[in-house]
Amino acid sequence: MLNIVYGGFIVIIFCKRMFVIIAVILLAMPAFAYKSQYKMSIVVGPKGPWGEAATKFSNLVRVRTDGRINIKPYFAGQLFAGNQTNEFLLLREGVADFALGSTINWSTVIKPLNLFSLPFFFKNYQEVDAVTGGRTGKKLFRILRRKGVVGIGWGENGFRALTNSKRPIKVPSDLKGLKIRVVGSPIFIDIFRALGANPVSMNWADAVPAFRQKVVDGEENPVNVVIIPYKVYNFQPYITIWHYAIDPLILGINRADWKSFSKKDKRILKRTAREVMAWEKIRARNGLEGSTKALSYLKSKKMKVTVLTESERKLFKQKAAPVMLKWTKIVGKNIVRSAEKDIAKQER
Ligand code: X2X
Repeated sequence: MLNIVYGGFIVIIFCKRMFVIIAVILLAMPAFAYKSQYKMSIVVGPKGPWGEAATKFSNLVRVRTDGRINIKPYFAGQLFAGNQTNEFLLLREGVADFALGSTINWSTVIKPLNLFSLPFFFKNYQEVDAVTGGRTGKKLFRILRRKGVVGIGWGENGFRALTNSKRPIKVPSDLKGLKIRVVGSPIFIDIFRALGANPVSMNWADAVPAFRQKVVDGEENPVNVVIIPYKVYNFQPYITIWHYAIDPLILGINRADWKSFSKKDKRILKRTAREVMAWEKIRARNGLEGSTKALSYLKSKKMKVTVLTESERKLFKQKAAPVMLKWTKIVGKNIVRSAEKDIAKQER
């Protein structure tokens, strides 16, 4: 069903003998064809900062557009029947109109997004913000737009921590032979193989049952957005904080949908995305940045927490160096250089 929103019209009535001709001339202002409902894809469930941000965004947009843009969130990958790395294609094709998506899941289609998965490239949140909020972030949004998706905000899944059920991981040899669930994105297979582990790719929907049944020994995910809401500590009591990869989220809209919105509604969408993504990022980082509150929470859940020092982190980084080399080419040297420049600018 379509709702036609007209900019305005003039009715001209001509009387000629017995005939009355009514002409309705639409003004130059365009007519916007809005759908009665827009579908939004989210890989995870409604709990935790990622899912809550999707709900908050939909609700605010509905109110602020007086119901013109009515977004329904589809959680836990309902729109792509389990295959999370298809999300970008489905968004581009219009199966989903909106997505609050992970750069990892989209990186199988948009290779430059593998920038965020380059092993041990980003050290802290300041560096991530410098890149997403800098020239590189704009470049990446231009690439997305050319591929049919308009990005209107950066959010965050977070730095990915490593959990497992076997032992503390402090040096690369501790990973030897461990079966680690990773997302179905090839860079993760390369990283964990280089580190001596045995990676298996699996959709998130299948991963949680696999943890319960101990089909895998470990996995890697952000603390606040995934490990805590999904209670991963119930299955895997060892966690290593090593900032080996970051997973920003992007609030994206199918390009044809975006074009159909009025200027006023585009402004509302952008403003709301900025606000909600800032809100979401605070929650994704809460107790992890400048504090250890989130780690104390994990300890209260009987997790054994290992935080790598910079020199311990370097040992892993060295082992993963061939992956860095291979994937810098796939990401695009220009994008990697651009990110390095944004980071250097922020450090000055
Ligand atoms: O599948 C994962 O590990 C998750 C939930 O973090 C992503 O969607 C990338």
